[in-house]
Amino acid sequence: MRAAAGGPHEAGGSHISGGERLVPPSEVEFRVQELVRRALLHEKGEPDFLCVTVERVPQEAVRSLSALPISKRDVRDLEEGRSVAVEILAEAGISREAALRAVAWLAQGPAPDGGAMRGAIVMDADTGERLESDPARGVRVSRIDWHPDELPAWQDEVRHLGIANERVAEALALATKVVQTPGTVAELCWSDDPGYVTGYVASKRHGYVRIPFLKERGSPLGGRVFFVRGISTVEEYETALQTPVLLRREEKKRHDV
Ligand code: PML
Repeated sequence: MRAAAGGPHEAGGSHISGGERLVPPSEVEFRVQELVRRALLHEKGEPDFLCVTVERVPQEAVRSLSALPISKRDVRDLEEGRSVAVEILAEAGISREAALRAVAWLAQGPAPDGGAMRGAIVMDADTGERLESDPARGVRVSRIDWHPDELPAWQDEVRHLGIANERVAEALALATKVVQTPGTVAELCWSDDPGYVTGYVASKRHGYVRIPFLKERGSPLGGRVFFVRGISTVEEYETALQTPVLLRREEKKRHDV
């Protein structure tokens, strides 16, 4: 699902909401309804363009991945949050220059109109150069969801941490897939939802590290940056981000939140 205001995305509309589900045929109708409701009730405002695509994915094409371990870094404010994000990215092998550029892009609004993008920035992990061919669209991760038997169990495991919600479940699923996609070194994300200021850095080395302040409350700016090294083309990289994946719980429990 993707929703925009001021016309379709491809005609310059600004991004309001997006979402992906990978479900059995019996759940399609209900899940589509949920996604449409999400778009219509979004904090960023009412969309005037809403596109829902439903496609069949053969079961044998679906891979299973184990969720990244979750941890949290306590920070006092936005400045500390961003500096911790840069520090973790540097530890993960991203040049400081690229990490700082990524933070600056998300803070200033990475789309050409100064708003949020529909998809993610793809950034060279060494030079900080943006590689996506369409800077309004970016690249999209699709065909991703939790294994139906695993999500309730994961929610039970993390309920005491206050993160057993759809937003964190979706973000963790996406980050896990992105980090396991060949060419990815790390990901930086904070929401473009004005009321949500927590973001994360994800990498194979650190897992999914939540940072409670990465933006100003009330700001509609945010998004995702995928730091890459050694990919042949962004198109091939995006194709890999769209192979079907269902998420399982982390194999070895380490919820140090
Ligand atoms: C989003 O909702 O747009 C991204 C959410 C990122 C943070 C999720 C979390 O709290 O771990």
